Parts: sequence; C-alpha cells; structure tokens
Amino acid sequence: MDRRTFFAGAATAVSAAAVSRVAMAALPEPVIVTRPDTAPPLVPNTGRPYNPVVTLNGWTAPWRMNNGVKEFHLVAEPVVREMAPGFKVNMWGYNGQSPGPTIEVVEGDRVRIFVTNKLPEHTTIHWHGQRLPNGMDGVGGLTQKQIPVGKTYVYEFIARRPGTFMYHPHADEMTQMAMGMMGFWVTHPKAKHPMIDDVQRDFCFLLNAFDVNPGSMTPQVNTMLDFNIWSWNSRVFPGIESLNVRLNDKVRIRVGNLTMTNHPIHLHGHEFVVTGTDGGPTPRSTRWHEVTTDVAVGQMRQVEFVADEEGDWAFHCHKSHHTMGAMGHGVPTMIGVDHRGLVKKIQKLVPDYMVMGERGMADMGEMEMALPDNTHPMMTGTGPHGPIEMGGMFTTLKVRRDQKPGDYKDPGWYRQPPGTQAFEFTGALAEPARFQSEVTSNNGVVPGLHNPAAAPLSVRKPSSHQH
Ligand SMILES: [Cu+2]
Repeated sequence: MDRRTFFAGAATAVSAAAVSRVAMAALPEPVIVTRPDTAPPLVPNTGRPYNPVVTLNGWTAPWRMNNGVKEFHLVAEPVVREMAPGFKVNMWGYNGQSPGPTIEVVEGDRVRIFVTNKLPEHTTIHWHGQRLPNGMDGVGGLTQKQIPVGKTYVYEFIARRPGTFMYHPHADEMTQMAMGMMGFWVTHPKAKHPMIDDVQRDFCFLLNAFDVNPGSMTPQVNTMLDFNIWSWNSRVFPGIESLNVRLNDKVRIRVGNLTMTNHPIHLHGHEFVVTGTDGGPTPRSTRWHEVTTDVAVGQMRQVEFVADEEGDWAFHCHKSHHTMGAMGHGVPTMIGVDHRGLVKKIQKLVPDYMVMGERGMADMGEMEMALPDNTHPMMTGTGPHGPIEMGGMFTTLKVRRDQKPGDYKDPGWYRQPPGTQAFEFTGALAEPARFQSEVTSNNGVVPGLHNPAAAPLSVRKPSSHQH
C-alpha cells in the first residue's frame, strides 16, 4: 500500500474546495494514487470472488462493503499525469490519475458510487454501457443536475449484466474528455457463463488522445481531429508497460476507445477472437480469428487468445501516425531530395536547423534532436536490437516459458534461440533477367510502356465544346 496515499490525513493539501467534514464522515475514504505504474490485480476480499483484471499503467479502486452494497468514492480533480518518463501533462481525472481507477464488480452487485467534484467547473459521470435507472445515467441537464464544484453526488444501481464498460463525464464533455476524464469498468459474471471463458491474464486499458504543443503542459481542448499524443491509459511508448504472460496462458485484453477516431488494434504472432463488445459477450457462432480489430469511437472490444508463441510481440494501433509522438504534419516529404549541402548552408545562419531525412524518417529514431523541454519525441525507445522508432500507441506482449503464474513483472527482452532471427545475406546477388532486357531494348526505354512519347494521350476535358 506504499503507493497509495490515503486522503483522510491530507485533506487540506488536496484542494481548497474541500467537501465539508460532516459530509465526509459518512463517505468511504477516496483512495488516491499518483504513480503511473501498473498495479497488481486487486484480489477481492469481500463479496463474490472473481479473477481480477490488470489495468495497464493503472489500478483498481478498492471499495467498502456497507450492508451488502459496494461503495466506491471517485474524486474528479486536476491531476498531473506522467505520460512517459520526462513528459508530464496537466490533466483532469479521478483520484490522482487519468484515467481514473478501474471499477470491478460482479454481476448482480448493488453498487453505490460517491462522486466528489474538485474540478473548477461542474461535472457528471455517465456509466457507459450499463443498464440502470434513467436517473443514474449521468447526462447533465437530461437526467440530473450537473454536480456543482465542491459537491458530492451519489449514484446507485445494480450491475445487471457482465461485460466491459467505461465511465466518463456527460457535462462539458469535449473539454473534460480532452483533459483526460475517463475510466474503465468491468462487471465479472456471478457464475460460470456459457459465453465467458476463464482466463489466466485479463488486461484492460482505454485509448485516449491529447493535443499538447511541444514544450507545453496543458492539452488544447478545442482540437477536433489533429491530436498529436496518441495514448493508452494516458501513457505513450516507451511509457506503456508490456503485457507480461506465461507461455500457454489464455489471455483476455479489453480495450475501450474515448478518442475522436477509430483505432485498429493489432497483435503480432497470434490470432485472437473478439469475445465481447459494448453489448456484452459475443455468441460463439459470431467469432472468427483475426489479428487486428477496429475499435471505433465509444466502443469496447475484448479479445482472447492462447499465448503459445514465446517472444516479444509488438502490440499496437495500426494507424502509423498513432504510434508516433508529437510531430509536425506540415513538414514536406524530402525522400529522394539530396538537400545535405543546403542544410549546412542554412545551419551557418540557424545553428539548430534540422530537416527530415532525404532517406526517409528512420534517422529520427536515432537522432538526438534539440526538443523543447517536456516534449515527447516523435520516434523513440530502444530495444535489444536498436531504436524501435515509435512514440504513441505501442507496447509489447511478452510471452515467456518461465514467467510464474500470477507474476506480472517485466521479464526483460526476449533472447531468440540461435538461428531463429532474420539475418543478412552475404552471398553473391544474381542479376535479375528483367534488367538485362530493359537495357538491351532501345537504350533502356521499353517501347510503348515507359516512354510517354511512344503512347501519346489525347486528353478531352469535360467542359470542351465538341458537339
Ligand atoms: Cu490509432
């Protein structure tokens, strides 16, 4: 419990907009966690037993059992999130973090959630995907008054169906979600469920995105699509922890998307099936194997597979811009343009001047560029074989024979058995016959194919007057 600072002793340090002591006396103590490490699974010590999830770079909120009701206390508040080592961002979140703690309950549980608002503006919480009384749905103005600054509201409902859910504000949503207000919710089945398998490892995380100008600390909340920080649980590679599993473990990964675009989530080395969506577990007849599943905005997907291939397997969003850090999208592509002499001339006037490579951008992964303080590099991270050239929604699934059951520690890099790695070919290269024929025909020009003059085109514009 060293990483968890109990709120009670430090109430005055947290916020001036403190909740009255009398009100607090009846509330469960909110647990505050500020470190971005992945907490070990929280094994339930009250209520029905279940196999807990592991929240990537996050944690599960403990609860208080009160006359058979599971009571949680969420505190909406400004937080500072370290998105990767050396890169901190001012966010809004819950209980010291963005995202807030994962809430784990069991199908049939009566759940009471106290929500204290320590933000500078009103808020609500919407329990995304849940069946509940309309007045508990958390839509500001529609189903309740927004929770004013400094006040605590109570939500109470029965977790009616098992599955993967999220929570987020439904009040000034654009601002509050762009600032990082969101959390995960898992409802475990109360008994053996025909469509829910037992797994050895159950991971979850949210997809989120921020627009943080290089050198600044506060996200731009008005950005609609052009975000520059693509994160999992408000962390970016190499700050996202690996998913560490034992060889032949059955693994479940639950993903929710609260960004403004879809994310095709891709796993290397294994095929998975989608076993659950926003609507709950999927019927077995609907499942097929794939290696990428698209998670649209506001959706949840849970995938399952047997981790039966040892190694360090990349696990990432397949949109290549989403695996990179802050970058200028307006930079011209210089591939094929030899501008090295030009750079030297410009550097006489502007010593820091750098231009993106004439050989592609791979150099960026190795270069030590002069970046403003508190800027996450565009391409970064080093693996056992060199620069990994990533910076956003990327991590690894580490499958190891000797990983102990229930052990989530990072086993380090995989050592490939001798003779199982791609290697350099050092023999003689054969001359492809195709080149020979091109050279011998008409000075390298293939008649009628590569020579525009040999195949004249007559262009007719749609607007030309030819009738
Ligand atoms: Cu993506």
